[in-house]
Parts: sequence; C-alpha cells; structure tokens
Amino acid sequence: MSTEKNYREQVKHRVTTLNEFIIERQNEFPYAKGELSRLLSHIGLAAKIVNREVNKAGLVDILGEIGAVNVQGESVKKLDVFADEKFINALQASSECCGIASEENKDIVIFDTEVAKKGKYIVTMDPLDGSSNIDVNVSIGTVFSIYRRISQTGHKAELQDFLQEGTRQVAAGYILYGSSTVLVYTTGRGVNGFTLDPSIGEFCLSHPNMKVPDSGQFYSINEGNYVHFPLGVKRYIKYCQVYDKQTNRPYSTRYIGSLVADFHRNMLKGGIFIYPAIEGYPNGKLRLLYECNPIAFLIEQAGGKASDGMDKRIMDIIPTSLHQRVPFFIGSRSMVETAETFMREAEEEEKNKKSI
Ligand code: AHM
Ligand code: MG
Repeated sequence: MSTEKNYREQVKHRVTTLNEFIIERQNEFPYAKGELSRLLSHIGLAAKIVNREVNKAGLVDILGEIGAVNVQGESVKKLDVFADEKFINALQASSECCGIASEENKDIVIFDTEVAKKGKYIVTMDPLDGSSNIDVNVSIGTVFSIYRRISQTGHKAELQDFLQEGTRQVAAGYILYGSSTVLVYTTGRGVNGFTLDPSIGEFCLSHPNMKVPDSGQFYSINEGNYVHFPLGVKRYIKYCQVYDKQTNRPYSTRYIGSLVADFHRNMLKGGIFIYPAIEGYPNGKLRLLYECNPIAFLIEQAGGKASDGMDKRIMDIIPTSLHQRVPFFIGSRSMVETAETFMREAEEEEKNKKSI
C-alpha cells in the first residue's frame, strides 16, 4: 500500500476519544477556560470506575439491597451507594464543582473547601438509575445535568443554585451500562455519543451528531399501571395499538424499566417514553432535576420533544424542590405531539362533563 493510501486509511479509522473531543469542542466557546471541559472529563472518569463495578457486580458483594431507604422511600441498593460516592468524589476532584444534588441524598451536598467554593458549576445527578434492574443483569444508567451557579463564587453553594429551570443547563448527559457502555452528552450544540472500548479503557466517538427520527415504532410505558392512567394516555395507547398503514401502526411496546435504556433506544430508533401521573404518583414518578431535565435537554438537541403531556415544556418548569417529580412525555417530536393531542382532548371532554 502506498504511503498516502496508508495515511488515508489511518485517518478514516481515526478514533476520537471523549477527552480529545471535549477539548476540540472547547474551542467553539470563545471565552472557555477549560473548566467545563475538566468537569466533563471527570464525569467520564467516574463513569469508567462505576462501569467496572457494574460489570463485576455478580462477582463481589455489592449486589442487593443495603438495607437503608433513600429519600424517596425506596430501598437503596449497594451499587447505588457506590456510584453516588464515585461521582461525588470525581466531581469534587475536578475543582470546578461547588456542590451536587443527587437522588441518593436528601439535601444538597456542598463541597466546603476553598478550591471548591471557587467552582462555577453545580451538578444534579441520578448516579444509578433503574436500580431495580441491577440484581437481574439488565441495563442501568447514570444521568447528570450541569448548571452555572447563581450564588457568588468564593462562597458555599446554595439551594437556589440547584433550583434552576432546565433551559439554564450548560451541559447534560447519561451513561448507559448496557450490552456496551455508552456516554451521551450535550453542551447545547448537538448530541454526541461515545462507546467505551474496554481494550483501551477509553470512551470513543461512536454516535456523532445524534438526531432522533421524527416518528418511530416504539412506545415505552409501564402498562401494568394502565387502570390508573389518565384517560388521554389510555386512548393514546389504544391508538398505538391500532393498525394504520400510513402511520406504520401498530407500534411495539418496549419497556425496560430503566429510563436511560428506554430513552437511548427510542433516541436511536424513534419512539416515545411516557411516565404519566398515576395513583400513588400524582406528579408522575420521575424527578425533574436529575432525570427529566437532562434527558429533555438531550432530546431537544436531537430534534425531539419533552413535555408534561399538557403542552408544558419540561425545561421551562421552575423547580421548587430538589426531588420534585413531573409527568414525563419524551421522544420523537410527532409522537409526543400526538400524545399531547389525546391528553388535551380528554381533559376538555372531562371538563365539559363536569360543567354539565
Ligand atoms: P430509580 O431512579 O429509583 O431507579 O427509578 C427510576 C426508574 C426509571 O429508570 C424507570 O423509567 C422507572 O423508574 C420505572 O418505574 P416503574 O417500575 O414504576 O415502571
Ligand atoms: Mg432514577
């Protein structure tokens, strides 16, 4: 092979690692000083450590419930605690983060060192989402959001730094520990995905500039809750199941029970994920700050849509508490809009019935 041909082959197969990509992208922000880049790199590092433990979860004694109950009243698994610690340590080590809010901690965790107080960013995260899947070897994930703090640097982070609308996110992403480990993130200029190559221990760019199809074949919802669904959701499900050549229906149900995994599939293939308000969860189950907002930021960047099912954009909701929940409709734009139409019409109908 000639030298030139050889070179072209090399360029074609050139691998871009997550850290290279983060640094390349930093140049797109004219005044960037590398702080956000460092933070993202540390998240990538924590992801690799958590991934290592997830992969050997069956071998060592970190499977199963730890016995404690988290702030949501759900049992906490050992791996949740491990992931929480690893991400907190990595974020603290980055020196750019002054505090975090996590599903596993009732209150915000403030980094109280002089270096951390100078940090410009706060992070909200669900360190191990879909934790009921850990024991049964099914995909789980990590979700995170990064915000610029509102309070003054040089002081401790405050609650107000965490209660910001999703539109103020600086970056967001997730890590999916599945058949392979994938890290997907956005800084508001498109979405890019990286697959962990275990042989070199690096996340490598595998899904550049991700776009969600406008429509798809999958609807993801826990149909076991059917009797408790709002009328609009019940009707939308029936719509999904009815044959129609033009819209390629019936759609297929796919529900893993890990938001990250369900979302990732729908993002790549096209689909809708719904967790509506139900009995027992009057605002839905998923948490605005560290589950819905980051995923909403990603889907919007990929051309899709995220709302509460009643035309309220997820990222416009003003948070009032750390662990607040919200009904969640997310995915391919035209599918979410159709579901919203069903919700609107059902609500109108119920209102009219009441006023008669
Ligand atoms: P978790 O953060 O405690 O793991 O719960 C969140 C998970 C989501 O990943 C998933 O979409 C949902 O809960 C599944 O809930 P359900 O079992 O009610 O369908
Ligand atoms: Mg969760």
